[in-house]
Amino acid sequence: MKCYATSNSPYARKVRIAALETGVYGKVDWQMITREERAEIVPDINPLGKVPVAVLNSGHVLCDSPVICAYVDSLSSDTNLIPKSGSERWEVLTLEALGDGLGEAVIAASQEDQRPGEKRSQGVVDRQVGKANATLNFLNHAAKKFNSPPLMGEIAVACALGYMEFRDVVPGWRDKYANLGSWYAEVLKRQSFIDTNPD
Ligand SMILES: N[C@@H](CCC(=O)N[C@@H](CS)C(=O)NCC(=O)O)C(=O)O
Repeated sequence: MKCYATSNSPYARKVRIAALETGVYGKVDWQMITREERAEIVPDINPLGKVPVAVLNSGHVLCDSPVICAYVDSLSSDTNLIPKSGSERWEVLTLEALGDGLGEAVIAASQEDQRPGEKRSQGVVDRQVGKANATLNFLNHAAKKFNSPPLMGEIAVACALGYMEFRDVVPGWRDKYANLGSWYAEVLKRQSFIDTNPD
């Protein structure tokens, strides 16, 4: 399997961490590309032009990080990040979706914020930062029951937080959402997070 990723994408980071945590990192041919290479290469593989995208040895293409992470998880027979059945499965996948959604809100806020003066909309920034804060508030309560070691849901949340902090979208969030902040400080000590820290 080949997997295309950029070093700063929180979604590609999810896949890399899932592969490290399940011990299958070495089974993947990682194609770490620049944003310029992404624009050139990726639209021919994924019509959405987005990373991560994976090409299986059979030639089949997997798009979207939840799909690729589920595939990566299926490659491991011992350590799994997504429970196979029961309410735990849906809880993990819902937390993953919330983490991914937090990532979408912070990417949208940060992209809008970087638009030149006359094109930038404060309303759009506020709306997206509002979604981020509502999700942080929810996660701050949920963090008391987070799985340790992290499963796919916690990994998605931590990757979104990493990008949010990297772009400084919600300054001071670690103090405002202290449970989540202290959980995040611990999860960052894992080797899989250290190895995939954004540049
Ligand atoms: N829902 C997708 C989102 C992927 C995504 O937004 N990737 C960004 C990088 S973080 C991208 O490749 N953007 C390029 C573009 O939109 O043209 C996933 O979970 O994989």
